[in-house]
Amino acid sequence: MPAEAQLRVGVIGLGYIGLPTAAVIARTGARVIGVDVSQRVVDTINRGEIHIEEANLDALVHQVVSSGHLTAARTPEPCDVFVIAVPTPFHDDHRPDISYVLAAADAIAPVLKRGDLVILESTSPVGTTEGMRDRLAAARPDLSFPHGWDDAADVAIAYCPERVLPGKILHELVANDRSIGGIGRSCADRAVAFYRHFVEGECIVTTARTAEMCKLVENSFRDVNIAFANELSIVCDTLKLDVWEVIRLANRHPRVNILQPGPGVGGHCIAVDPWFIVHSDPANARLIRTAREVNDGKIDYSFDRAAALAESAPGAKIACLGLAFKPNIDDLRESPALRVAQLLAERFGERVRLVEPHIDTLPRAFEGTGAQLAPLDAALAECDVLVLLVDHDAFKAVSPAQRAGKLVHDSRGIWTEARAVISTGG
Ligand code: SAJ
Repeated sequence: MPAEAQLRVGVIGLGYIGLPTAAVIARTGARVIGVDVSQRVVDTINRGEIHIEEANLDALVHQVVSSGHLTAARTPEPCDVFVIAVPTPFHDDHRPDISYVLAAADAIAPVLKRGDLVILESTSPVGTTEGMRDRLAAARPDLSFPHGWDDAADVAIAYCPERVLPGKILHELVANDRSIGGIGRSCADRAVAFYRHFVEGECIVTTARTAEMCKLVENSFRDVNIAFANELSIVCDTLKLDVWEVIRLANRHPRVNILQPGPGVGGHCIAVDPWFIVHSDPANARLIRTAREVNDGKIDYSFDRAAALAESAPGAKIACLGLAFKPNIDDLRESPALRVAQLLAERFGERVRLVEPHIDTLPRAFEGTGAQLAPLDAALAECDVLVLLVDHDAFKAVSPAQRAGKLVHDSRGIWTEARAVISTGG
């Protein structure tokens, strides 16, 4: 690999992971060529601007574009390292769709050369990295590719999943440990040397297939645990118990740590990745599938509860507080809050006010429903039914006086009044 200052890195896919990754690598002094199929994205980045929301990313992209370390293009150029960070969605029947990974392989194949390292970062079903290798090998019969752990080859291939939390991406890209999965040992070693340029966390070497599974397992673990909390919340409703108080008390046990219920699970990771495991072994992945179904079912349950409240107050205006998939971000992808609000807008139309402090235009899903985007204060003044869907800080600040006399469905438990805590501690 050339000296650090001359390292050329191609990042394929400039979305929520690819763009921050490209910017962080560029900050180390490497020459980064970011590649995206969208001309709009390429033009935005080349102006030193960003097309996504992520804390502090705008300043960093501006800095590395201005210094000439990051440029964006529609097609790849020759590089030493390629990092593929394209989407891996699923089809309607939950089958994984790895077509973007294969398209990325097709795009880099013509510019690959001996000594290059190709890293897949996209969340992928087990075996996808080998599939990518086969695609590259078919396009470039003049180069050798690794097949076994002890293979040396012209091109090194590795799978290194990101595990960053939206909203904290720039910090976690650097601080988190990484699983570095090589098809061969030398591939993993090459990938570790690469990540060492910008990762301060530990880099742990394994096989590509194990690293693929680890990524899916991490998000499935969280999904299953959130499903436990969501199921508990429904059972507690049946028993007329406050689920948040139950969880708070149960979590006093030294080995219990129950997560928080909500109106469902959103985002582009946790609601998607478990399906990749289910698809690999449908007969045995029963708990993982059920967790997905419990979490998706919570959307309809939350809608039914909110709708019942709205129906008990004919004509009253209804404030849906929050559309994002989690607190304090603007990301609406796979958002359960958005879905509940959409169902309410379809049922109650002009009665509905949508409050989302992190966006300024409503998504198309609400077109023609009559529901309107409203500032928080106006919605609180106007609406007698409050449906709390996202635990944004702005909503936590709503006082009991502002909620007094209103019908409230609080799907996140931020407004439940804690009972007095009796301390017996010394
Ligand atoms: N949620 C709950 N209750 C909880 C925690 C979360 O209902 O107690 C909901 C959130 O409201 C949201 C969804 O789960 O709708 C997902 O949010 P999240 O904060 O748990 O996770 P993401 O999707 O933002 O990011 C996850 C992270 N994975 C894990 O924590 C195991 C992140 O580290 C991964 O990098 C990311 O997925 C990814 O890209 O795969």
